Amino acid sequence: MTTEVLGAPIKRREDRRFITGRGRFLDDIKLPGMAHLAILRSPYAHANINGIDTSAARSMPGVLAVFTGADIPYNPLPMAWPAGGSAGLQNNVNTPRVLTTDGAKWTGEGVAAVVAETPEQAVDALAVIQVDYEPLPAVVDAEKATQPGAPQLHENAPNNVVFDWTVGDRDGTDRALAEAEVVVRQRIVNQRLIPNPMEVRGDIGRYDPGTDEYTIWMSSQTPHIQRLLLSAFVMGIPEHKIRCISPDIGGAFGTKIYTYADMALALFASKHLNGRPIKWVESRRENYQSTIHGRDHITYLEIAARRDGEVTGLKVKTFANLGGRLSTIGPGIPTTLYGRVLSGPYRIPNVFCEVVGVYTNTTFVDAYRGAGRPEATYVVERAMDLVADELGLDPAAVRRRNFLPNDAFPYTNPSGLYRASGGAEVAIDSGNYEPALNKALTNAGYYELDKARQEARTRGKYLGVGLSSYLEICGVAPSKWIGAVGDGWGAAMWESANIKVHLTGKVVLTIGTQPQGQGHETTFAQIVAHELGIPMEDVVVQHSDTQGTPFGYGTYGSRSAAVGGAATIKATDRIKEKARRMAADMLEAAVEDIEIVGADYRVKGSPDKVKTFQEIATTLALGFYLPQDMEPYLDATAYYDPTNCTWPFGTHVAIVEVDEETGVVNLIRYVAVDDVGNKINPMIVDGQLHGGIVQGAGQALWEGAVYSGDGQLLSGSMLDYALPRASWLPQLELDQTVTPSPVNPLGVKGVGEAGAIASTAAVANAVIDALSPLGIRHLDMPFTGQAVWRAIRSAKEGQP
Ligand code: MCN
Repeated sequence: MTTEVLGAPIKRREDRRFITGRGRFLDDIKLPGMAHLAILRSPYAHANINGIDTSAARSMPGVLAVFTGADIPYNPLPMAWPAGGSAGLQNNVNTPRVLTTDGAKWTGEGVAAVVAETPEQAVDALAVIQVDYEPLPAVVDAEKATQPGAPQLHENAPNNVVFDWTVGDRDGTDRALAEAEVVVRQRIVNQRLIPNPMEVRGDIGRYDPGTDEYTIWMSSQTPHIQRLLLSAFVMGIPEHKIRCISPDIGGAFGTKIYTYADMALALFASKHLNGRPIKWVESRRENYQSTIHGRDHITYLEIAARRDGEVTGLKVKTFANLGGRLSTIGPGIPTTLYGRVLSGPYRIPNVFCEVVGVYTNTTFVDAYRGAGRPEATYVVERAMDLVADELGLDPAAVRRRNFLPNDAFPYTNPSGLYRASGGAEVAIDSGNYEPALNKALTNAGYYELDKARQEARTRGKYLGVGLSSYLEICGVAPSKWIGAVGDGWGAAMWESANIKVHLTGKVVLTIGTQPQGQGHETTFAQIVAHELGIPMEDVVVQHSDTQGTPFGYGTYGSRSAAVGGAATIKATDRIKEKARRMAADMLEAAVEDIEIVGADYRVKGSPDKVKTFQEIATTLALGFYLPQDMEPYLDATAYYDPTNCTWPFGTHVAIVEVDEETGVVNLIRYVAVDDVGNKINPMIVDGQLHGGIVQGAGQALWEGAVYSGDGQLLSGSMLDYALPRASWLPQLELDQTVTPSPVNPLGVKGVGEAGAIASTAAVANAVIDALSPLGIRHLDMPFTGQAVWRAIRSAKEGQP
């Protein structure tokens, strides 16, 4: 009997423990003899350090050890994605050390550390460490940092330039601009964001003097990668000497992909203290200062178009702020995941993109939900609206005119995402953009909004509608391609799955991906139950421990379903194949004559000659009656390397009202049509879209990291950083089209980032549309009441 679990909206099985307070997060772990680590962070954004006196701290109550950078013999943290094609980047790599040895490059950089019996004692001792800082001028703005006379952060990076990277056809795009019927130019800022998972980061390091082995519990999306990077790159010890365990993770949104200094510090401290387990958990303020930030682009945009709205060229120069030092994959985000996808779902014949990666005295920037693709979508979706505005055309019609037609696939875009050095090529394999747009417009009542606009004016409001037709690259990625575009040390991106079938027919699936709230324990069990025809309750999903799971690259880039799910299908295929061979022997039939119907293995044409999956598993586990060439036990491991990424798309429509008196923006409706291919669990898909849409709307309306000119993080706590509240948002109206991905056996495309990629541009376009009667054609985010009020006032009074 086939169980109907695949595609069913099954409640997340992990929620039982999460919503009853029984999740086991990093800080819930308490080990015997555990001591606590605290890190002294620079109060200056840019400073030389002329000396550190730790003597007073050493004699504080409970203090076990005090370290500075000079005490720690480890290498600097690794940088794993040096942005293909960026000349000279190898010379400009400056990553953090475990504790700095060359001064502070941002407010919050680690300067010294204390280990004490209690967390409070460790923090108290930090207060008496004397650091002789020599403050230096700071720069926080990426564009200003490249200008002559700006403070310089690193000797090996003149003008603070990490790389000056280009992609596309500069001459062709310049020609398109020169010959265009209209050209629109705009400077747009994609402001810096601070990711806010509910659980902050933390580690527990434990060294075993008996075996000379290390274990680290870490709030990490990538335990297998961390084992490699910590051992081989940072600590210089064999990889098999470290075990990495990720317990339950309370959200990550990209922030827990990377190698952080605290991980190495916890391990170093444990060895120093002869094996005492060392715990470090960051405060929210530390999280804001020293866990990665996202976005932070300044972009100059030039669009060439014909009068009928056809876009003929897109030229972009972006200053990408990468912070004071580079995070693990920082340079890969504004290049591969931004510049190479700029043309979105459109056929734009000429595209040229230059990205200047820049050091500034700010926290490092790396992948935050969407990572490069929200920034790219923002650029191209603002471009579509700017063209429509310039030409007096309907923004929906401009999008329709420029969409890739259905016969364009496979499509290789001109910004060269899909052609990398080394011959690897990835193309947009499928899409059907216009039906998604049309459905979204219908659901939003797009063409009937004029009455609502007029009615809003009678109440002192401006009503605006904004579109965002996005195309996302995700499900990363073919290893050959990622290795080629990364120009790195051969990053691969395949995934793994192992299935063990116990004697009783119960199944354990272990996966190399690592959930942080996406419901993998549910969706992966759905896949296995469907494929093996067994009840979902018979399947348990395990992950997160490098000792017990097959190597996997982890969870990011909305890849777990498309890549890990496909590995799981491969593993179930192998299980079924062996079970079929066993059934043939048990039923004295030829293997070709065994058909699998749900969990029944039966002889074709003789439905009474049948063995169940459980009977077969038992026989294989006991091993009493196996054919000559059959190994006992039913298990299989599979590795899956996709041949392409997946390409979700859709159109989102935001409707806002702006109060003329106060500038306050109210998001009154949000309509989304997404195409994520087949769905394993539609309820989880909706949940992923809800979260993503709200994060993206948060950027448009409220969020923004603010630094003072001297590099102090003014939005340094949740009191100062405006996260969206549920009551600020309308009910989200979701709908779909379904274009299965041809790449993987499930036909799924990623959904984990889609909402965040689409929604910022939709909401921004809506606010700017609302303000268009005042002659406003662009405004930078976030559209706080104050910012919008100022824009309204200056538009009305002609004042800046
Ligand atoms: N799924 C499905 N049908 C599809 C696609 C996916 O049912 N067609 C299911 C999957 O099985 C999985 C979930 O939806 O349970 C998300 O799948 P996928 O799109 O493959 O994304 P990942 O599991 O790889 O998750 C990564 C993605 C990213 S990159 C960020 S950032 C993000 C996100 O997921 N961070 C999150 N969603 C998050 N959700 C929570 N709660 N917390 C985070 O930190």
